[in-house]
Amino acid sequence: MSEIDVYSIKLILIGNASVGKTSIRRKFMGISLKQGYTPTIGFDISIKNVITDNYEAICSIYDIGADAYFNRMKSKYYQNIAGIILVFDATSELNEESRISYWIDEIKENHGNRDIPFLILGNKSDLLENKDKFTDLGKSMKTFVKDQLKISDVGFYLTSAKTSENVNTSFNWLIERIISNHKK
Ligand SMILES: Nc1nc2c(ncn2[C@@H]2O[C@H](COP(=O)(O)OP(=O)(O)OP(=O)(O)O)[C@@H](O)[C@H]2O)c(=O)[nH]1
Ligand SMILES: [Mg+2]
Repeated sequence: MSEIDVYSIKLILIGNASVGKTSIRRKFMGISLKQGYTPTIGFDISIKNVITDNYEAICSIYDIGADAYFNRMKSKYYQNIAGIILVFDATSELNEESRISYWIDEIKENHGNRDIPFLILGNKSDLLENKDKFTDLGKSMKTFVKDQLKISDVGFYLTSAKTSENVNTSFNWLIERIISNHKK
């Protein structure tokens, strides 16, 4: 059997309260959406091995609660991250910048402008009646992140922690980008 490369990568999940960060993390771990809302206090971690024909990625997923009480811990959460996942609630009516600009400022403050792959997830897609507007909205959010943070690899997906739509696909996109950048 030929050897494959093994990588250990830290991912951070951020975004406003109740957008579904914990539900997405749990879904990626194969756990169904649970009824009711339990806010994350501080942070939770899951570890998942993603094995492909070419590599094994040991992913530590830091799921950061939105409660501002823990803001002083933020720079620790951001240490040594290989990728950022910013989640917003796709059913809310705010425009793209107000949805994510708070988090762009937080990243600038705690992580600077380091160029690492960045994933934007518009979650709760199962509740959307019309997904058409997200084609343009996704493009403008990606451009906003690229411009603001000087990041080259930005992905955008609509996800649902309820139906699983794009949960594995989007995480796999992020992991692939991290590993292929590492190999360059
Ligand atoms: N319909 C639907 N509900 C969802 C989805 N994802 C999360 N929810 C619900 O939204 C609520 C909040 O989800 P959480 O995953 O706890 O949100 P969070 O972003 O981790 O919130 P904090 O920990 O407070 O920062 C819960 O009631 C979930 O069941 C989704 O994709 N579809
Ligand atoms: Mg949570």
